[in-house]
Amino acid sequence: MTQIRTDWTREEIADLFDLPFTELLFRAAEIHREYHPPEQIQLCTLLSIKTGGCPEDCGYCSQSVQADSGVEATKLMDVQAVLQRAAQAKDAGSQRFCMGAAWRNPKDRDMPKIVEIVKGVSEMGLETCMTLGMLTPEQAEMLAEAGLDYYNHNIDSSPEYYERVISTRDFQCRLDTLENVRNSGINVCSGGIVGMGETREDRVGFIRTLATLEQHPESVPVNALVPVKGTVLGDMLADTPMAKIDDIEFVRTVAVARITMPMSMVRLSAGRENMSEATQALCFLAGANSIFTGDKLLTAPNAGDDSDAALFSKLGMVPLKEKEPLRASKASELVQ
Ligand code: SAM
Ligand code: DTB
Ligand code: SF4
Repeated sequence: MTQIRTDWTREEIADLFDLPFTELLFRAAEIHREYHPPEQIQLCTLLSIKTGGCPEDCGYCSQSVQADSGVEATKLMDVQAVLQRAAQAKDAGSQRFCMGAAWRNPKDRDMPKIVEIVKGVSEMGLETCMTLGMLTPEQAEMLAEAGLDYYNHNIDSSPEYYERVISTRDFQCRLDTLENVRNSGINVCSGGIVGMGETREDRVGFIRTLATLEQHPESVPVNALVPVKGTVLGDMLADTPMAKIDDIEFVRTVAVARITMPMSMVRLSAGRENMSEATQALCFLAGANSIFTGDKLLTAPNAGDDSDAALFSKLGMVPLKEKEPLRASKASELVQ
């Protein structure tokens, strides 16, 4: 079996990006099938449990107070309302329920409700994932005790490009939260966004940061920027359409993520509704094996169940069969 490595150099990753496309895809597909059934795709559903009004200034995000995106700020949803949405997601065939809050970090007074939500969704037999911003070690412990399966916290880009996109926190803060999550025993979900005007070198730095973590994230979401009017990056892209990420370069990024992090679930995340079926199919060939289903992400539209069902049928792909989350301890046993 291809060895799991956490000592990737920039040069090695840059060399992978530089491979002829056919060679890169062949290598990624080979590694993909060593670790995952290539016809199976994990289905995840997203719900924004607290929308908008976020004090952070992430240049891509419709939920920042700095954005003039028309997204209205809401309070944290009631437990029962969240459970109802989780039940609908389960009925629609989803395996993981991912809940996001537009917070810099959760306040301690929010935690009891969050814990209740985690317990309730887990009891339905769904895998749980939360993304609530930065966590202290104590908050991570509370979520672990509640039975949270995954915590999503994206590094978004290379360390160098990060500060061009966000000024209200630094890259190290992201790594600190990831460490707190890892230490608590919750599985880690961390990835980023491609197409924010970053260079190939930044994409190398982005993948290298993830692939050299002491233990790879169990889930790696690769988002294509959803350009939202009224955000810094959405407006920039509207003014300079040439800056839009090239489809082939996006697929290359997915392939390099797959090759460098063979065991991880690589999620083709935001941006699918602007992607052709052919590009999505290339992403699956390149090793993406997870998607968000449903017609909404957090605030932006998503491809939707009908178009996904049609695509799956054309490609002969089926939902992931295994429902057991790969616990961090089990993953580390496999690392050589
Ligand atoms: N507030 C928390 C945080 O930032 O950690 C959690 C929610 S935040 C919306 C989750 C992730 O969604 C971000 O880290 C970013 O990678 C992704 N995201 C947000 N807006 C996006 C957009 N317009 N296009 C693509 N990805 C986006
Ligand atoms: C991730 O990497 N992508 C999801 C999830 N983690 C939380 C969020 C995508 C958000 C897309 C823009 C929106 O819906 O506002
Ligand atoms: Fe806030 Fe998260 Fe959006 Fe940044 S990405 S503005 S932290 S909700």
